[in-house]
Amino acid sequence: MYKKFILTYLLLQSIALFAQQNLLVNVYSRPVQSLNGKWNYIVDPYENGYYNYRYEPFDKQEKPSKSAFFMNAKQEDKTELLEYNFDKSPTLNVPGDWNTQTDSLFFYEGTLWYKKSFDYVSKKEGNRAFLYFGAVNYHADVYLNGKKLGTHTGGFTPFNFEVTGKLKDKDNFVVVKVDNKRCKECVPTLNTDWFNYGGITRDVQLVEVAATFIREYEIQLNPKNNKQLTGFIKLDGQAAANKKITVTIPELKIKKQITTDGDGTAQVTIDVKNVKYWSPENPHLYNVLITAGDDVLSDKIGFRTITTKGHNIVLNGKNVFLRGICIHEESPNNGKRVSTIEDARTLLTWAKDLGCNYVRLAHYPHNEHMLRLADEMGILVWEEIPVYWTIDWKNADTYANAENQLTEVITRDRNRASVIIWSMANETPSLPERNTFLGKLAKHSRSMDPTRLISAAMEQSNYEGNPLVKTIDDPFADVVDVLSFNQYIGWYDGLPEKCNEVTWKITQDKPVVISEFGADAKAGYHADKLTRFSEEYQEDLYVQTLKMLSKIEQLQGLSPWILKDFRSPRRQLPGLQDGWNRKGLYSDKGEKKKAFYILKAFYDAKAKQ
Ligand code: GCB
Repeated sequence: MYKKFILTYLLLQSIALFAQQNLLVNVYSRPVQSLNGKWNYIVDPYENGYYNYRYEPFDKQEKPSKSAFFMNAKQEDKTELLEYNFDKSPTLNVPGDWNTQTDSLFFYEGTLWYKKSFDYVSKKEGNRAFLYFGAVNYHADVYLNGKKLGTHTGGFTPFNFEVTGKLKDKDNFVVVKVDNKRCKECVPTLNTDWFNYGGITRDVQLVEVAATFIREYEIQLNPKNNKQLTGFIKLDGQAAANKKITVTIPELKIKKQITTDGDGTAQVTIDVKNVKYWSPENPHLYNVLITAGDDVLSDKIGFRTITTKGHNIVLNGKNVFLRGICIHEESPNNGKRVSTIEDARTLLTWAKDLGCNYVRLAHYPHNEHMLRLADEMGILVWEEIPVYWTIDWKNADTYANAENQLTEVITRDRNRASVIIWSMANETPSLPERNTFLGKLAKHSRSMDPTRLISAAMEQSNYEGNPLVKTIDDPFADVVDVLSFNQYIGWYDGLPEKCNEVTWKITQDKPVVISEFGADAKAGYHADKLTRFSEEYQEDLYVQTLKMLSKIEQLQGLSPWILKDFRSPRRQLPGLQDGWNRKGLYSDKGEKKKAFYILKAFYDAKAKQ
């Protein structure tokens, strides 16, 4: 009993450690002051700006010393000893990773401090203000005008702090200590096959809202009744309780008034007629306007249902085959972390050129533009959190961190019609502690969002020990709605011709969506089809793999690995890899490889069926 109490206490403590202040949603349609642009920075591998020489953190001191970098102190007279100066330090562009902006920081993993000075004039007396970060990789300590606002852990999801009453008209400064050191108990952990880009990688904005404002909402088609919209709207502020809210959807001639409860939340139930359902063929988005007193927020929302039936994936009542590709969040024509809408558009346009109606955003939440564009362009999406390979399964903090990242991505994207699958993990070992971990994540995901499907990229294994008969015997297969697994027959496992010998015995009556297959090829390197890293090898692997996978009866989609070559410190073969994973169908410079055309032909034929 006592032990149980202690365990519960520890779990609650770690959830408190990672839970952020409630997240703002849909910030791109709010009036904002952008803090993007040049920020001064100081590289601080010894964390000298954070700890004194006794290794005590400055931000725990009652009156922090001027040596603390977050004080952004200036020498007041010539006798004063001060060993840093932000204004004389170099600058980095925000948003952006630090690795690709300065040669000396290319492989840097550690602490780097950012500082931005700005003036702020509130648009309206009585309004509230929030400092919003699209993402910082990995751990952020945030200070405003020398005072700590808070911390955030996790490199790919947004967070914000309320700064009402803390801003001056002139000369504010934000300091952010960013630490991207990898660690065993982090999410992701020490070992990944992608580049650990550090920095303030997405937009930073000051968001101004009314004293009582729309904090969060979900307006989606009822999964069980496609003539009804359901969800909730949550207000924040002193006047949030018992407040009238109006939901307007002009195109559907809807203007509905609802009232919040004592906690400031109103349930949404709206009957609708003649809805144009969102689909890849007709990605129709409705203008939805929410008005709550002084706060007005607009969004463009698509309405659709997504379910499974036996081994089919059913979109708006019709079976759909997912013609997909995996994508890393890296810019199209050079290797750096992307976060602009233009880069997102290029990546999704490349996927469309390939004949895709679906993308797997690997292996972590991508920037919000990707999802908004996917909505607009009619591309179905798998979103994932970076629970990858060998997570510290038994660590309560690690679980709380993963759950928090899942909460943040669902909160941000729960109104995106394009998102149909939440993925819990990638290629994790089927251990009891992992099963508990993922089981809890899946439960959490379903409780937050029962309208979407759940999956994880699992692994295949030999059926009854036979290496030529493959099966999925992972216990997490019982939990997911969509059975997905990565398989690399012909690359890590034999040569492409092995695909002719392998058969599949998948016993679950669930849709199978192959989450990865692929082979490295250096664009422009031509040889015979048995030569590793040649375009011909990759091309042949695609031919053989597609033939093999087509024999899986439950096959309802695939997302080969990967749209574009991406940086990975694991891939060092000189002349061929040079720091890049070369499994892209496009090279790092945007050249199409031969395998591109094989997949495109396969998808074009599927689209005609
Ligand atoms: C995988 C991983 C992916 C790697 C890929 C590879 O199974 O999920 O992150 O990059 O294989 O290229 O080996």
